[in-house]
Amino acid sequence: PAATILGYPRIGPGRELKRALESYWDGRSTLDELRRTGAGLRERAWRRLAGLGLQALPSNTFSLYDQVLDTALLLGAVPARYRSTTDEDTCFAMARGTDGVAPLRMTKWFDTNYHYIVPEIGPDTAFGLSAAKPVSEVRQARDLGLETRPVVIGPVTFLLLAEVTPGAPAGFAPLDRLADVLGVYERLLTTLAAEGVGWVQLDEPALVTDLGAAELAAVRAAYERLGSLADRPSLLVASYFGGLGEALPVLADTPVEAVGVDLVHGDPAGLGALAGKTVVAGVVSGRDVWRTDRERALGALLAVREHAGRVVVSTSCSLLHVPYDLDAETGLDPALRRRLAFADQKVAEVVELADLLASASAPGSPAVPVSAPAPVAVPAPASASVAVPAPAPAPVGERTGRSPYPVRAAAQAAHLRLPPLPVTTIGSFPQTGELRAARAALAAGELDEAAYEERVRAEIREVVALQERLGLDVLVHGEPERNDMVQYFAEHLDGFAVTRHGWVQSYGSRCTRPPILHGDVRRPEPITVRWASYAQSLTARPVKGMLTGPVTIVAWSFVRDDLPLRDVVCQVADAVRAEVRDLEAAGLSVVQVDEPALRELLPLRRAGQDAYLEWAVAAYRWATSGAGDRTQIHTHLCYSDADQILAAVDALDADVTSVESARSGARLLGEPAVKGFGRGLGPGVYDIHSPRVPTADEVGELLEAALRVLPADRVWVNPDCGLKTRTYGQVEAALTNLVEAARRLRGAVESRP
Ligand code: THG
Ligand code: ZN
Repeated sequence: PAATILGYPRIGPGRELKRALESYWDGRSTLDELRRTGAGLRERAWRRLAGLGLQALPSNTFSLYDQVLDTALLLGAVPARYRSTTDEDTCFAMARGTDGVAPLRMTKWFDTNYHYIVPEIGPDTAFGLSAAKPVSEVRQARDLGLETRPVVIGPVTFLLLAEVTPGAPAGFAPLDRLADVLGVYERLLTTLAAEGVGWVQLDEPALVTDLGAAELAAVRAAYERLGSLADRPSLLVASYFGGLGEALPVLADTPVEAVGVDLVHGDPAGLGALAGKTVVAGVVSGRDVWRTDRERALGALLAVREHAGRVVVSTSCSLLHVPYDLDAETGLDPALRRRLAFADQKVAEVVELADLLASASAPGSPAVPVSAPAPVAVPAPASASVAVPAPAPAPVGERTGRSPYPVRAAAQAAHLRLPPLPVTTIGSFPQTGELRAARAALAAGELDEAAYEERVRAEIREVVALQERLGLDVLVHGEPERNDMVQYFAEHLDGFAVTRHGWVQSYGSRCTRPPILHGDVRRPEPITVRWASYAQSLTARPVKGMLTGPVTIVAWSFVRDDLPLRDVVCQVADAVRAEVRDLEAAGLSVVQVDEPALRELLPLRRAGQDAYLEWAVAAYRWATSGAGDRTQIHTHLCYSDADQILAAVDALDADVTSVESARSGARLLGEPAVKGFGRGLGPGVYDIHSPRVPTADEVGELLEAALRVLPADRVWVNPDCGLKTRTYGQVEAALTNLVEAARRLRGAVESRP
């Protein structure tokens, strides 16, 4: 077969899997029902792909939670504390924890907005094969008359993504267990061969990152050994999210039959090394929503055919990262629609390109009939000069316009008159079902604009009153008007389109609808000012305006590919800057601009990272530096890797930064970067990801630890993330304890010399 895809979405076109999972977790349905939903979604996916003309179908790309977690289960890398009676319950225990047992850590999947569960590997991890899942998927498809290619995370990527079991001897690395893991992969391949499986796909996205000698040696060892196995299926090693670089010649030297290369985000240099192999050429992007430029793709395919033994047309990565079907999206502007392709449209493109390639003249012959069968060229989006008369000023190198931090800090202290250890929150308060229902009613036309507005205002009144009663120092309006911190802004900015059904899995049962940034971004009018200023009108205490930063808005959207990313981020930064200034003009003296995705767009290879950080930081500073010295700029970073980027965070020049650290507070506060942090810092002292309410004593201990490394006038007291997913009961109890802990320490702090 000449066409395939590396993977397909699994949450269900109507988020059937999400609902089935949450219903099972809540005890509202049985495991059998959940299994039936999974089987139904797999059947639908295979029939759909076959119906679109795809011949080489992947299997085992379905997952109840995450494919890395599935691989840990497949290899027996299951810490004893999670073992349960069924594979599914073991899987959920690892992903979500159980009573008294914290889950495994979750983190970003390379530079995407998907999150995987981090396997834990130690010297004693007892590897062993549990092949039931891939085997049963092969059989299920076969019962439908379809042969499939099981997909599994490859050994090198699996071990490179794993974390060391706590307590392992110093110097141990998961890669030390390569030989043991390879034994299990060998048994897997033997088992699948016995099932009559012809091909297996081993995903190795880690091969597109900078690899050292030890990692390259691991690649060589792994595929020499698996390739030399007798009686095995043919092997496709799939790389994606960039070019293979130095791993390419290594892989080319091993006896694997096929190599998957990303020709959208990587360049075709060096593919000559793959002469004897099948190249699975990823020319259709698996992670954006744009139609493929047929001429360019065919050109790349013909170039690859010059070198490779055989060419298979494919996607650049799994289609997990895009919505299912553009046909479900009936509300989009037709001009935009013509530029778009979701998963099913991309499958059709892959099939079409394979046909074009087959009918293109044989290798070596000069004539290339590209234009004849190629479909209508996709119109280029409006250029900057059309939509925005004055192009966005490039923020890079721009002076910030604000005084140095010490000058601002003094101005803010005089203006805000806050007590030491001020208590605040990250922005969102619990989103009640009632509020979500009101938003749905508004969208359905069952609730008018005025009634909805009053619903939101009533919520703001309650949230402000609650914070006053609990004794917080810097209040928030609670964000009752927002569905999502990116989608909400996209809905109010020109240049974006939002979808109704374009759900993409973020982790487990959680999804987002990434907005489509298709044109020049402009803010037609203020977005958050009326909510924030209404909240400020209700209280004498300072209210903090809440915005999402330019990098995060772009990182969590599908972005036009006809402008450098940097320029797109600059346009968004301009819009955020205008909003900051309007909030300030409306009387808000504190504004928080969150940039939780700052790290997400960091190039995977070291080479591009410094340049990226420079412009990303500059964009943030441009967005925030329109404010005067008296206005206090806050920012917030999610995820426990904050310690790794604290230096970059310092460069953001925000007056106060809150970071997620409640789960690993001691670790964060032990970081040298914290001691040298030259701004206000609010280490999260309440882990909002857990239903547990911390006591005032626990909070006090974390604060005392902070006071040992930071000057007292720079320490803030706050939860470690937004409160959206908690209940009001939990939030009230926890914030009471935060205020209590802060008050106990204030006396000591004030009497210090
Ligand atoms: N928004 C967006 N992306 C994100 C986050 C976000 N990525 C990283 C981080 N936060 C973690 N991801 C999520 C994604 C979705 C949800 C929670 C954390 C979530 N989604 C609702 C669901 O699936 O039921 C739907 C929300 C909606 O109605 O839009 O809870 O905050 N863009
Ligand atoms: Zn957060």
